[in-house]
Amino acid sequence: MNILITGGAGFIGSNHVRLLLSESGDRVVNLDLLTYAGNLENLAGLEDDPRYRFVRGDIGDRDLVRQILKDENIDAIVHFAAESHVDRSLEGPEVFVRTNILGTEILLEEARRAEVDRFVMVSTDEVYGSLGDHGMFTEKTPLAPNSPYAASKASADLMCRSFYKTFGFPVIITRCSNNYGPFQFPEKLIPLMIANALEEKQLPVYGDGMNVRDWLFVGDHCRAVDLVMRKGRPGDVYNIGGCNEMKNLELVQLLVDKLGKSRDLISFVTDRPGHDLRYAIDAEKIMTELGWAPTVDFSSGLDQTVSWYLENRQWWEKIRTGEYKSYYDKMYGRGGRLGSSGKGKP
Ligand code: NAD
Ligand code: TDX
Repeated sequence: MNILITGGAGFIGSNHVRLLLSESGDRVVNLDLLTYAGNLENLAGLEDDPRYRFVRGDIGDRDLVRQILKDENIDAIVHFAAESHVDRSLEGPEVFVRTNILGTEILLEEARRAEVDRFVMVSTDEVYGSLGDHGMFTEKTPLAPNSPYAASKASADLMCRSFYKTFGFPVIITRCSNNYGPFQFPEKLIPLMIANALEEKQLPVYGDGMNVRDWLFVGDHCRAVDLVMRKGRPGDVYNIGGCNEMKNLELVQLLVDKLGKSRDLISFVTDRPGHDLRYAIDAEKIMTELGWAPTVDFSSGLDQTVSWYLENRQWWEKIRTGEYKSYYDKMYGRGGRLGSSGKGKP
């Protein structure tokens, strides 16, 4: 099979490209714009693989997308490319609309025109909004996105739905909870806390740290997406989750303890506006219908992740001293939106 991966130089996409090349006989074309989040170092070692081709470009570039679909005779698209960070969507939503909504719509149109057999839209649990203390998101939960990021992903999901309902185009949507693991950009909670702790920097916990996320090891997400691509039912939505809820503060404390650092590094900062309280995924459907189950428990997944960031220090140090540093200083520095709230230590 010839598979087009979009966003394959990012965190989950690069893990997915590696999975496909190591465990399937498929050919993989990776279309990625290499934004701040895209990094070819995530794909180091694959350059000479004859089953792999990298194309630098924008999913919103219609001519390029059309050319790739034709030249490579693409059978399936797995669509990861997106602006993915909630905090950035609060600072500048426009690029989220451009990439996540318009980019997806262009991909859909060109894929339909080229009669691609399968289109997997990699979406997120954030489209469902926020839960209170009880309950879980199922595939039937109404969409109620709260951040511009979540709204842009929900819009893309609806565009996918419309292509199935109106044209019978074989789109399948996956909605996953928070991922963690190797190659995650250090703006996201887990790698940010690991890197800051290793550098003895403040660990900025938003609000009171009581927000809950449901964590899944990235490799388990990739296996689920691959299964959906091969065996999922067109037009359907599949939730993917780790059954692994944790409060942010508890998670940060756990990381600090694993790294042998002081909990005094933890500092409460101004909360994220519109901060969703709790996400929890009911993954019953993909488990019973497609036989998927997570294989990595949270404790060993976190150990693997911490080890990876310890062993690959140059990977994140290079990012943190580059262009990303100005974002960090702007957001978390004195006067920044996430500058210390002065609420003190836990
Ligand atoms: P990421 O930010 O690490 O990677 C995104 C990739 O997309 C980057 O390589 C970037 O260069 C590329 N990209 C951005 N704009 C592009 C464009 N216009 N054209 C081509 N490429 C472009 O993101 P991630 O965390 O790996 O997330 C991947 C996907 O999974 C996203 O769609 C995200 O919404 C979804 N998702 C992520 C999580 C999570 O916890 N990280 C959970 C559920 C769903
Ligand atoms: O410095 C921080 N301090 C903090 O307390 C950061 C970066 C985050 N947080 C909190 C906010 C969230 O409650 O930690 C939690 C996780 O935050 P993020 O890593 O930014 O992830 P989240 O907002 O939950 O979104 C992630 O999961 C769903 C991904 O970034 C999305 O792409 C995905 O769709």
